[in-house]
Amino acid sequence: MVFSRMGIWLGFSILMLLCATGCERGTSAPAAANALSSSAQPPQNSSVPQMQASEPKGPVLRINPERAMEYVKDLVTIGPRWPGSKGQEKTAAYLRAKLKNESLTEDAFEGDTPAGKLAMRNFIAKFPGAKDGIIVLAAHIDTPYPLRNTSFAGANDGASSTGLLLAIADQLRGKKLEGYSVWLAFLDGEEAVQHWTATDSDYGSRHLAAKWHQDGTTGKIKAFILADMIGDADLNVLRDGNSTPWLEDMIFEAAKRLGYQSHFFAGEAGMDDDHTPFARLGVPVADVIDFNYGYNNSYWHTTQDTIDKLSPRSLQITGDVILETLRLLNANADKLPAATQAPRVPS
Ligand code: 1BN
Ligand code: ZN
Repeated sequence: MVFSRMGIWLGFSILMLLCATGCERGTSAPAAANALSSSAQPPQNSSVPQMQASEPKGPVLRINPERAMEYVKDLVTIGPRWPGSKGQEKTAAYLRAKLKNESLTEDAFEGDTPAGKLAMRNFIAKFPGAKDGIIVLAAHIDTPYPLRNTSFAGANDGASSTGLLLAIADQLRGKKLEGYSVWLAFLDGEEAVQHWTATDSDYGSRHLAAKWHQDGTTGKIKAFILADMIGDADLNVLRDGNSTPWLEDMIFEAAKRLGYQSHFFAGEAGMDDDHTPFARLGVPVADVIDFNYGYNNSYWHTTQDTIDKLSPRSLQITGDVILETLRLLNANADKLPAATQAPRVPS
């Protein structure tokens, strides 16, 4: 079974059934997803007091879904992007070209992997805001090393969220951000080089979390929002048990505001992904992931992960919900729980 093999602690739950009808209007959404509305029940596993959300602040930003899809196609055209591949180099050149007008930081390092030391490189595009504090939006740019001798090009797993971040950059570019700074983190080496373990996975995010812990950056991060596998035409974003409950609630509130709640949180799982190294450092995190790709997740990590399974609409829904979450984070700046030093995810 994919789920048990991959250590997902709950799998998809019966909650899927609860949302079969009426969710678009918010009539039968899971109780845990209503924490920010005044009449809502407290979320069952929330570790923070409930917040009364203020109205979102700042200009309404929406992505261009067709352009996002073009970025995804460009990345798929590059081909496999595993550490050490030509595709990894081409992806680096592509990001440099697309983000040439941003203050782009490159974070080159060597991943210590079961296949030896592999060169990897994170990219961080920074959009400065007026307020003290940073919101990080992240995606992984690599494809799995074990699939290097196949045509696997990760249309959904890798390219979709990378393309989405580039489309978000288009909306942030040239704007005076009145709220928090927004940093877009393009992370290398998310995939296992052999088998997924704590030391064979999340190379880029583990490296960046350690670096930002050392230089004090993690203390300034108000929220770390990871997008992964969000291009699936049949979009079902999970509620993730390893994410921060109040941030998950805020994302659901953003989805409801846009009428997209039927695509969010009908199922629940505990994901190990690029957000976990930051969660361990007490940073509020959320993994926006649709880990139900094809029947029984059968397209995941197979050569069936191709562009025809994706839709611009799914990129639009995820992108706009993330942008609306930014507005909610900025509007509720004075109420956000402080980052904690207590590890949220066992290491
Ligand atoms: C997501 C996409 N992941 C890998 N490719 C992270 C993951 C790890 C998902 C283990 C499931 C299990
Ligand atoms: Zn993957």
